Amino acid sequence: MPTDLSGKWILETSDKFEEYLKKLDVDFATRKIAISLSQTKVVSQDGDDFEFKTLSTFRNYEHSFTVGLEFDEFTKGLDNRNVKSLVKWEEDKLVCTQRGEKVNRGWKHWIEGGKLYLELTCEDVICIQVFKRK
Ligand code: YOG
Repeated sequence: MPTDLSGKWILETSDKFEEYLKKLDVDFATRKIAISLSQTKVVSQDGDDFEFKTLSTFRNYEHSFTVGLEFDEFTKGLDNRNVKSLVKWEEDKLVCTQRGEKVNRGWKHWIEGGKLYLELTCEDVICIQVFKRK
């Protein structure tokens, strides 16, 4: 049985999020808002089909994908870039590579101790967010 990430999760801790935003060239004012936000992650998982929603009072970001199928992603309302994204399972981690202007860009999700972990990477910066069940 693959890991089940589905559910509603609320952001508990965020490490190096602002550094990650800087790497994405997010401006100062937007960064200050972004780092102060409460984020809710809503994950729906049906086999290899996923829907991710990242919700906040400022902006929302949502998209769907299938594991193993590359898709075009536009990071609308985030850094507004076009990337080619591919999500795979690596053991119990759901791993996304986002090929585009920024090197070494992507994210990883996994569950540990009942919490949802998210590692966001851009170039040499790794941001780690931990979510608890809502
Ligand atoms: O999620 O790729 O879970 O889609 C946002 C980081 C911040 C405003 C969270 C709004 C991007 C602007 C990760 C916050 C930061 C900041 C709520 C989104 C860029 C600009 C939307 C993400 C994946 C993995 C699934």
